[in-house]
Amino acid sequence: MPQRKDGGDAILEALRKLDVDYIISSPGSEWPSVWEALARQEINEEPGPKYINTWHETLAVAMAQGYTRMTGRMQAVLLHAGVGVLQGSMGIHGAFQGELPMIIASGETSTYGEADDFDPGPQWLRNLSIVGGPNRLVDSITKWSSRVTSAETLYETFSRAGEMAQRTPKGPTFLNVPMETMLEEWTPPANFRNKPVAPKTRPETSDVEAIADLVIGANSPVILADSAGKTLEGFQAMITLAESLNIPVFESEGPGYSNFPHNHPLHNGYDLKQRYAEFDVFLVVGTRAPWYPASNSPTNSTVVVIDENPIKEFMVYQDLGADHYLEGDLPASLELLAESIKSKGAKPKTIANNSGVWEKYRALNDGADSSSPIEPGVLCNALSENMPADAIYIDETIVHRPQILRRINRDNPQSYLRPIGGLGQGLGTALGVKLATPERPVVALMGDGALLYNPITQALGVARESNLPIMIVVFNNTSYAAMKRLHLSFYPDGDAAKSGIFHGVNIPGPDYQELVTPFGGHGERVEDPKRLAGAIKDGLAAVAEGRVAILDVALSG
Ligand SMILES: Cc1ncc(C[n+]2csc(CCOP(=O)(O)OP(=O)(O)O)c2C)c(N)n1
Ligand SMILES: [Mg+2]
Repeated sequence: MPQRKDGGDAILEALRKLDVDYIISSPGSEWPSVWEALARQEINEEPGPKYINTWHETLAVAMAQGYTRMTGRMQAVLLHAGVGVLQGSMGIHGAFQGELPMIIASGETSTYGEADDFDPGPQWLRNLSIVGGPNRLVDSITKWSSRVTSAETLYETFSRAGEMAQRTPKGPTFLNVPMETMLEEWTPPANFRNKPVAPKTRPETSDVEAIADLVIGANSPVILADSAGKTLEGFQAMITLAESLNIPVFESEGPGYSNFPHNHPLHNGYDLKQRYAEFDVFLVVGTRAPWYPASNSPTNSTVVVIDENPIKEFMVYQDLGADHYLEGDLPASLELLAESIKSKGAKPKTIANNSGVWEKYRALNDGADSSSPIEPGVLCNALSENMPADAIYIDETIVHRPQILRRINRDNPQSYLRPIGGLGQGLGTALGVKLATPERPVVALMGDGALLYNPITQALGVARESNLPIMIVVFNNTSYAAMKRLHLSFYPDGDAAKSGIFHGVNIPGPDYQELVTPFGGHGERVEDPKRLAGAIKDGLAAVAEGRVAILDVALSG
């Protein structure tokens, strides 16, 4: 007799109907019902989500983020009780801020050992449970969080949470489910349907036309972008819009994505702030905080904010300085604006000179090529020259980020990603990106301090188990350089500056290149700048063989 269907089947069926590819989990004792359903899926050779075991909650959430950033497709994350949610909460916060759809669940009990026929284990009575449920822990860092209270409502509650996560503004939704509910018999609905994808929204034609007239009438319009390259379509639409009138493009100082090809003559770099006075109409595309301080928008200008949902409810404070909004699906809005500009017969302006900005960015000080420890700019230039053009960089560095952005050439869409919200997500994001795009080389650029916030052992283990070879480059300045910088900016003549006694700065880290040894990976410490090109090539060769490579690069600062 076939086993009866229960709550585990309801959850798996909901994820299947939502077209989820992976259940990424850091497990706990509440999930046997889902594991049973997964075993049945495999035995019966049914299609459905694959299960990936990570060894740490930060890793589970960050992998789901990385996968979704590349594919746009929502994934599911199963955690354990309140403790697993707390461990994963930094990544959940990152997904919330990154507006990445994700369905997250954890379990609880409703009987605490008092039922005759079910024993969840005494740990739930003694220490695991959270008053009001684990959903309370993520209330302010998810779009929506709730609990499921019956087998009858389990399937549709999961389905709805998944659909909600994919609606604007996209973001993580959370459910906690009592084990008793998962063990209950479940009768599938008579009218099963696949869940349709979330429809896209578009701005009004009259709004598009008005903005097109404004841009055509401007003397010198400019585009500023931060997350326009979140999708392939967004990256392409940026090119279409910029070329429609030869509008110069700048990326924000800390973009989350690659937004425009570096080699395009209209890419003017990252330093718009110094050049505000040159422009009269600012098209602010997918940029949540274009000015700093927020009220410091350019004077004597018109600001047009183009975004799916520009006013971010997860931000505590915001001032976009907008004169006009164009709201709707971002790629569609950019394309509609470009079409309208073209249909009005406007002729592209002559291409403004980008003043050789890239040559200036990539220049090196005399003698830098041969100085040891290695200058960060030399490492960035070496990566630019030796990495394949289709490489994807995951950037979890701090003081080195400006050089990474300016020196490492990136012409392809989806070639740069920056995790948001806290250090420790870089390796998981890189693994999720590799899971989504196994054919492209994936490189995690990690500050030494940032790397140490990551679950390193667990990431290397999952990379081996799930065949996700990535390259990790450690920007090793043996310090939290950012901390020292801020300390000195507050106390330039303080006692620490005078004495050289700094706290919260030094990192006497391990030999990072050795960390990969137990996992059969490839590691090298690089101190001589002349060795950089060879080390990068050897690392890439190891990755091509399916091994993780760690390059620990000794930097001057
Ligand atoms: C989870 C978390 N803890 C602490 C911080 C605070 N923090 C911001 S920058 C930074 C320094 C990171 O060191 P490293 O990666 O070596 O970069 P560097 O300062 O040397 O450029 C720290 C600790 C943070 N952002 N996230
Ligand atoms: Mg450092």
